[in-house]
Amino acid sequence: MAQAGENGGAPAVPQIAPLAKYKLVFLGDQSVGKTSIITRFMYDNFDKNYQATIGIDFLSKTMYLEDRTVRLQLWDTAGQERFRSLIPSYIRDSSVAVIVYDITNRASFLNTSKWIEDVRNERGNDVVMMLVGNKTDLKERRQVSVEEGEDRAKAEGIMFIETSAKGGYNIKALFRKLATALPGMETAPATSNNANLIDIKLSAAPPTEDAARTCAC
Ligand SMILES: Nc1nc2c(ncn2[C@@H]2O[C@H](COP(=O)(O)OP(=O)(O)OP(=O)(O)O)[C@@H](O)[C@H]2O)c(=O)[nH]1
Ligand SMILES: [Mg+2]
Repeated sequence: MAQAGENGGAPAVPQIAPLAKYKLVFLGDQSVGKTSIITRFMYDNFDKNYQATIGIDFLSKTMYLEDRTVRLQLWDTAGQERFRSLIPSYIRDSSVAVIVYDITNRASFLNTSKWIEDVRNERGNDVVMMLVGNKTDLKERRQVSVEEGEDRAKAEGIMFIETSAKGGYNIKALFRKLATALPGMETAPATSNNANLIDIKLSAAPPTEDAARTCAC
């Protein structure tokens, strides 16, 4: 079971050792927008057509924060039931778990309990966890309020954010929050020759989301 923080449910400080790179696993039901969030972050693109993830996809990215550099490996899992057995080993290897639901799909929100439990079973408190309510652009179809999302996250002692991969809302903020929660390296690593690696420059608190979208790749 998740543990709330000592100060009235504030997130517990996870015990994460500083690493050269961090693995992030994206979890959540089918079609909640895991791939779309990653695609918006990596390429600033959005595809309205659904292409289910088959198995697991991998991407990597270096984030330059004001005071440090954080290398992220993003593992995009498939929400479809038939791929479930693949997922525990990716959770086991990850310092960060991003659990996504669709704010227009109440069942996907209720199922986040199961995903959170899976992460706690594999990682205990040795993990940074973030609950993400996606598709905020679909206001008229909302089935889960912001407060419900916040309350769930608080009860579980994890971070929370709402996003829209379609509109680009809070996508950079989501990754900035995660990266900030991780111990970083003091100096930037040399540019990698990995074709998958894209470098971006993020200021700590850009005035707008558009300002945060500056790409130094
Ligand atoms: N309106 C809206 N649609 C979105 C948003 N994010 C994703 N979608 C759409 O929702 C559908 C599913 O998105 P995906 O990113 O493929 O979902 P997924 O969680 O990766 O799904 P699986 O790979 O099957 O687990 C696609 O048609 C997307 O275009 C969003 O923020 N707003
Ligand atoms: Mg996907």
